[in-house]
Amino acid sequence: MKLYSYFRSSAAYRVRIVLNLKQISYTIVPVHLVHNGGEQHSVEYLNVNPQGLVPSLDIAVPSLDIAEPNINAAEPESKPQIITQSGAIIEYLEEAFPQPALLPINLIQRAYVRTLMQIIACDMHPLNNLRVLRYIEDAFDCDGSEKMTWYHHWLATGFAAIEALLARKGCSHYCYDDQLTMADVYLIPQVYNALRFKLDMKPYPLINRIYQHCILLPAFFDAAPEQQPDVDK
Ligand SMILES: N[C@@H](CCC(=O)N[C@@H](CS)C(=O)NCC(=O)O)C(=O)O
Repeated sequence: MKLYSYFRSSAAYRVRIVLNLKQISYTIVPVHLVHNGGEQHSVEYLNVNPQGLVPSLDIAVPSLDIAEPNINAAEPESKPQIITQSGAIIEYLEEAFPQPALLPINLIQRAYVRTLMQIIACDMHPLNNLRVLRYIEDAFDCDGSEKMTWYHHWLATGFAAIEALLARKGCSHYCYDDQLTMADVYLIPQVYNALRFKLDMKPYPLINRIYQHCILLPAFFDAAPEQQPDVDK
């Protein structure tokens, strides 16, 4: 598999964690979101993902073209098969590679894990994405500190809700019970970003405990921005 990724992208970080947890081998295709005017806007990359966002996963399935079989090929040819949107990629990986399971068995508990994921994926991350920050900067002529106020506001709002849900249900070193789930996969990259942009994390002790535990696990450690081949030196 090929993962189109940027070392600092938290959406790509989620997918890297899942690939590592499921021990799926993959190569990184770096897409630098800043250099060259943003490589996500290049024609080549827009052919991969017309949204111009990372991550994209090429699962390169063997060709099933029966009409024109390549009789000389020792192995079936692989055709690019691109999946975009980290949520769709992660759900695909969960269904195609069920072990280790990243959702609880119980349906209500699955919904709980998805609630935590979606607070991050729908109500936090999109408001603080690079293109959104650039847009508010240009359209409303706001300066760096106003942009940071916006950034911190949406992170704090989301983390407060997650902390309250974790406190209400109870949690250990993971968001759900003692099982590592997709909720942890989404939470850790979002906390990483918050720390990078110096959000005060003291109000969220349960989130901090989960973060400190998970970042030391090999699948999370290896997925971290600093460990990526495209990290800015
Ligand atoms: N909902 C998308 C979000 C993807 C996304 O926003 N990726 C960011 C990096 S974390 C990006 O590519 N930004 C490029 C830009 O804003 O121009 C997903 O989960 O895959």
